Amino acid sequence: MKLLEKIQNKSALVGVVGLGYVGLPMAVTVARKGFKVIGIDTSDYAVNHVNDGENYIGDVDDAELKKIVKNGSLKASFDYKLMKNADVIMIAVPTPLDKYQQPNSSFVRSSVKSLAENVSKDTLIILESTTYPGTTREILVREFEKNGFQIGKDIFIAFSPERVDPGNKDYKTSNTPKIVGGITENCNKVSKKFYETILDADVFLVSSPEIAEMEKIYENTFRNINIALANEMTILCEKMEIDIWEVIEAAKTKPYGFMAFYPGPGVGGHCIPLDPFYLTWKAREYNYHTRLIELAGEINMSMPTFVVNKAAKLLNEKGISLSRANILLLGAAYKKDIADFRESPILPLISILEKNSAKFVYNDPHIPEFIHEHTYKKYHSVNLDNIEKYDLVIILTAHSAYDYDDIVKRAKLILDTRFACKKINAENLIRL
Ligand code: SAJ
Repeated sequence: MKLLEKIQNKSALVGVVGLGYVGLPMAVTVARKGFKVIGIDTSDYAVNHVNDGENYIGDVDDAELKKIVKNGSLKASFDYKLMKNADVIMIAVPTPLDKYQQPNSSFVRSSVKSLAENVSKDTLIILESTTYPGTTREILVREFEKNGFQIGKDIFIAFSPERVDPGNKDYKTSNTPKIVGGITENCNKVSKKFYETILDADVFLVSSPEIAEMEKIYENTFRNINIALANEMTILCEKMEIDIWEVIEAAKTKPYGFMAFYPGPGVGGHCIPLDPFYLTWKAREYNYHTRLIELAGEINMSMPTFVVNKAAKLLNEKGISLSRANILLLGAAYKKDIADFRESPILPLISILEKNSAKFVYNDPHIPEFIHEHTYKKYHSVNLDNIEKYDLVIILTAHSAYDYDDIVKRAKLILDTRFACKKINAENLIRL
């Protein structure tokens, strides 16, 4: 098959549709391996930044992006017509949920439609966006067949879930094992060949795209449910006056059959809190109610309220009501050492504080300012020079950049929701 040769000798032209936290690292990984890559995006910001060699994704190395753009290995465009000459195309567009927690596949549908109208025969199309089982067959197969392609003969289609863990220093796009599920044997063959060529990791074939779609959601639902268990244990331990963090450290001594998850002020990011609801939504089609998944979501979504109630109790003990308190929130990012605040716990927490007329400001060394994605209010990060003046400091994200010894020394009262202060013991330091 000519396509296999082109992959083998790296003369294949690779398209990456969607230049976000999945697509851009993938485009750089493919270019690093010697392929020419064309990135397609609808956003001026993404296309112009890539073509100027200006990096905007934390997991991409600034200098490397500059280099591959300068040497012509990677360029970005809005124009799907350029996909006519592409031999392999990876789709990494957003698959968000709408406000009814229903999957919004509009980005997948529009990109697939544009591709099916522009690509040539003998092209491999891989969907990488996390989505409900059935998406590849229902959207990609249907659209390409509608445009006269024969799957497995003159167009090859597969699903391969992205496994990007933002901020993870050990596991990157290039060295994380990859799952691939093609529509036909030929689709499997050419997909496996491609990933083995661009990645330094094992590539595992599964028997269908549905298996690959489902395993990805299972990975993330597993995390979501275990985080919810840690959060429920925290709520119970607070009532029983048992230190949950010590309980988890003790449980971790078991070398098998236990995996540590930690409580927090909520579950952020645009994967873990959302992906399980693809299953909930699809399960309805089969008249099944995914009770455990939904309950886990409820518990995780209750954590911002739990944190504010705990803060109110601590302030009351000092004779200060929440409505008159002056609060400093440390960390707007949804997890440590990254600059992403999408679905961050700080967002619902701010809404609850505002409902209680509490005065608050935030600091985040990675996020100088942000706009609340629901209220569109803008917030600016303050410095920590006069941390003493706040009635309460709430640590929401355990950024490594913070000097926790100094914070505990200077702040009047601290509520640490992330075990960020670890072994520090002090009268003014309270843990979740
Ligand atoms: N969290 C807790 N307690 C925990 C673990 C996480 O409260 O024990 C919180 C985090 O603070 C964060 C949220 O959950 O707010 C999600 O954290 P995460 O690291 O699980 O999620 P993401 O979205 O940054 O990255 C995950 C990947 N994470 C890991 O595998 C460790 C992986 O599941 C996926 O590759 C990725 O989502 C994705 O794109 O699906």
